[in-house]
Amino acid sequence: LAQTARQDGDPTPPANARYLSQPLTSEIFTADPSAHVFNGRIYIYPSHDIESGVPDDDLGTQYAMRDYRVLSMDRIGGKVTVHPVALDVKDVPWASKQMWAPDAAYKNGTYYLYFPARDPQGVFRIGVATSKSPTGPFKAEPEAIRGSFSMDPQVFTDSDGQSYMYFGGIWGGQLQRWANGSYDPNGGDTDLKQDDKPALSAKIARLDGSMKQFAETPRDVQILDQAGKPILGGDHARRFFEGSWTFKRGDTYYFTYSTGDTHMLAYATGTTPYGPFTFRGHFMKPVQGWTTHHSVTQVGGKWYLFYHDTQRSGKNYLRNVKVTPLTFNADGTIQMIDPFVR
Ligand code: FUB
Repeated sequence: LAQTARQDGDPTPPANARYLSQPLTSEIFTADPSAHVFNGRIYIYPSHDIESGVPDDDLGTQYAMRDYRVLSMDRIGGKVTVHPVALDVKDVPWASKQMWAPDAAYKNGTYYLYFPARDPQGVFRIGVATSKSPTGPFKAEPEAIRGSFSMDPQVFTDSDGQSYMYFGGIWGGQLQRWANGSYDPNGGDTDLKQDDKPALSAKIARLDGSMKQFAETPRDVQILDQAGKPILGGDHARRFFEGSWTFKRGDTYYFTYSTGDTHMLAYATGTTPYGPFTFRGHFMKPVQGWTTHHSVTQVGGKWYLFYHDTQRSGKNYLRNVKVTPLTFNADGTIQMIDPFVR
């Protein structure tokens, strides 16, 4: 880093910084990075991609991950440590397969790992596991979180200490099968197929004090256009697909997400964790590979985007996580990141 850090006070690392937009590790394949700073160290909670031999389909059956490994580093650009298995599907009593995108949180001496997996009936649920160490091993609760469904959990803790889980995803994430409040196995493999109706929404639920259960019935995370109208199901460039990640900057809540089949990262802003959120734009163009899923985290006072692509393998299901700076304009909008411009 000494060779690449700027001395002029510019918070943006130089364009030739070797760690920027490069795979953070070549030891294992990783995706969906949820990054946190705990006790001054950076911890990344990714999916752990494996070669499963399962053919690709629109439900993401090829993403047949079985466990989680945590990555950590003492600073952006520092040496990345790949920690041992933090949680294995065989140790989760309610889960059968597909350990997809996780997140983590810390409260009162305990680290919480939140993760989606399919139950024995093939329905995605969200579980929680705990540890005294940020890298695990984590012990799973015997049952999934009551009232949880779909995937891609993110736990956001507001400045007042209250934590909320954002979750959900369409297509393989099954949100379209919950459109009427309970699981409908005939609810389709993609979306509602009602392009002129409001799109399916991510969900939000406040967590109770135990951090292990919802304190309320999940609500819709509404995304509105500039005219205050809901984004429609047919608007694939702007509608929510998966990968919720909310952060707060000043008094503004940024709800960020993946547009899935149009392969972009998008954001919308609001004044409460519940929204509604007004669509503001995209902030990352399509990367190599089908999926895009990220986190936005402040490290040492600077904002970073953690994301993945398929640079190392060229295969959609063998991904590698990366990090790059995230830059805000004076009006709070986010500058577009082009993954192919270094
Ligand atoms: O990694 C499996 C799934 O692919 C994630 O849950 C989605 O967000 C997508 O990245």
